Amino acid sequence: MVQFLNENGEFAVASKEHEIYAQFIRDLRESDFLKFYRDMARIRRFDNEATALQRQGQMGLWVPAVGQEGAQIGSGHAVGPNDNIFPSYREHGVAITHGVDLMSIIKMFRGVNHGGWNPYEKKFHLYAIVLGAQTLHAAGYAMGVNFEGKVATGNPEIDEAVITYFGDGATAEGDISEALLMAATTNAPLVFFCQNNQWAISSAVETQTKVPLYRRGEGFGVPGIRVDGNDVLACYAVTKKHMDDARNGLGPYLIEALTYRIGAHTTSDDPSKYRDAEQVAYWQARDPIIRFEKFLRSQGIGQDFFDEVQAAGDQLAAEIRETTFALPEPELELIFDHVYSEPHPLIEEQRAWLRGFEESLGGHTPTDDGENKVDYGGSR
Ligand SMILES: Cc1ncc(C[n+]2csc(CCOP(=O)(O)OP(=O)(O)O)c2C)c(N)n1
Ligand SMILES: [Mg+2]
Repeated sequence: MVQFLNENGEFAVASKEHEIYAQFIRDLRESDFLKFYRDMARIRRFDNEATALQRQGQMGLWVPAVGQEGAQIGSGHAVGPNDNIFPSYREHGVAITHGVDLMSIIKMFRGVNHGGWNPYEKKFHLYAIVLGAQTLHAAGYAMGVNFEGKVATGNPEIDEAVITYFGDGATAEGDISEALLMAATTNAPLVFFCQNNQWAISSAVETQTKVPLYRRGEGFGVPGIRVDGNDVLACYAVTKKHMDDARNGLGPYLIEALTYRIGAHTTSDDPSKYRDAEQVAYWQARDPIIRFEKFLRSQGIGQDFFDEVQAAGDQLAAEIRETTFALPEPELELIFDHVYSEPHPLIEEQRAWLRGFEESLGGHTPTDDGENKVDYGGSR
């Protein structure tokens, strides 16, 4: 496993083979380190705020990424300006490295839009809830990059690569095997980034695979490596190396970032039902943000910086709260939009049924009766 920062935040290159990755860290400046820390702290603060807002009835669901900030911010910053990202549904950290407005994600989980950001502009595609589907989209896109000759031209303005994110549980989906095979046989410029957070809802990773996940691609011809997913520097370096290689025509690669989902699967889940508190405590002691803070302090970064980040977090949380309270209620019929690009009889039939059902309630939808709502005393 590639690791540069141990849990005490001490930097070391454990083996000669890891030198090919370590060079990318030596190229970083202090401002890059501070950016990594700021982004990890920002996304943690956002995530905790979003969980609270869901609990107050502001969103139907929230998907926390707490504990996975090192994997997401490190890898996200290694993606180049021409590259495209195909995420799953927990990649809020990767999203901010590519300028996605955090409120877009809140709106999606509130049900007032389908994501809302422009994937062509951000090069960060819409969240995919169907496990593994996005890896096929990414493989197809990366094959298209090859067809267009945008690989290994030697011109950084032209060359591009693709990265796709998925979880440990998703690897059991056939889609991911198919994507690995297609990427390998077409030498597509695609990095498969698996966040092994060790749980797929209540299924432990050991129940999903007999071999370490970084070796899942071998039989298809996709080499892989495991990286410490709670070490932001290692995640950055390993992703940078393999995205550069993909852009230079070396084909697909699989990265398994070993991390841990500290929170619940979603706000509908209670993880205390299926996992031990000791396991959570073990991983809390390996928190990616605390580890990086220790490293930064050892490099002479003072308390002022951490105070500034804390204040920025307070401000962000206040803004997110205020903006969320001002959002409209979801329009129920929005769920029928964009299922098909053209009108479709089955969708129209379902829409007509819903309208009839709502009318039969006499204007009172189940959410209007106050049962599922919190009274904000007029402050909403
Ligand atoms: C094709 C498909 N099957 C089942 C589900 C229901 N489901 C949603 S998340 C999830 C677990 C996924 O675990 P993992 O891939 O490890 O990702 P994580 O949620 O841990 O980030 C399941 C089974 C789904 N969304 N799509
Ligand atoms: Mg998982």
